[in-house]
Amino acid sequence: MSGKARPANRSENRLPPGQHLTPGFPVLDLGIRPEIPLTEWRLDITGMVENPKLFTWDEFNVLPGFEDVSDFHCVTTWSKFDVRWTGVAFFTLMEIVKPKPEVQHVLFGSYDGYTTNVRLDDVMDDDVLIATHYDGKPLTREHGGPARVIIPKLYAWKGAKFVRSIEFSNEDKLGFWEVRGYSNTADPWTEDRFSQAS
Ligand SMILES: Nc1nc2c(c(=O)[nH]1)N[C@H]1C(S)=C(S)[C@@H](COP(=O)(O)O)O[C@H]1N2
Ligand SMILES: [Mo]
Repeated sequence: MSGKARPANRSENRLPPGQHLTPGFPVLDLGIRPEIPLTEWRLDITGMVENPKLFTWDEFNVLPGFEDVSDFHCVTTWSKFDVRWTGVAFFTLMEIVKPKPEVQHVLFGSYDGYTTNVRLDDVMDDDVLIATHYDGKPLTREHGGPARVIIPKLYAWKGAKFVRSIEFSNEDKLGFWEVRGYSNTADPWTEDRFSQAS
């Protein structure tokens, strides 16, 4: 766990500063919703790892299952509470590919051309997963199916919909929104929305 400014008792104040609760579940992406047949879907885990791995859909789906209920915070100020995701825990993938000791950053790539970067610390939390199901049902294309990344403690743009690759690195490579001025770290509890440098 990294030392984020998240309240210890979440039931008392679950809405981060500057956020409002939204009804329903808005859809936010680049407007490109790639259709990926499950027979062609791949998850490519590369970079500084002992065991690089290219998963097919069938291989991915026999990994141990994982479910987590979390709150969702979009940097455009809407939040949604109690979102139930099911898929594969990020720690399960790390146990398989074994990142090398020098790894500090992770870059996710998606089928729509999107990329996003996080610190290794952020994906080591035990609530991070690659979700294939939302609310018990297979993830729809509009919400990032076949599979998307969920990192509950960060603003939602850090979680790649339509994920296709995960690269472990000792270098911090900026993603789609990060090169456009959004924060590298993206902690909703400190309203860490924009890059300090820009
Ligand atoms: N591949 C991809 N992932 C993405 C995005 C995107 O444009 N492309 N948008 C991000 C943003 S800004 C948000 S708020 C969430 C939105 O997820 P939702 O459409 O399921 O609400 O996806 C994130 N992941
Ligand atoms: Mo967002």
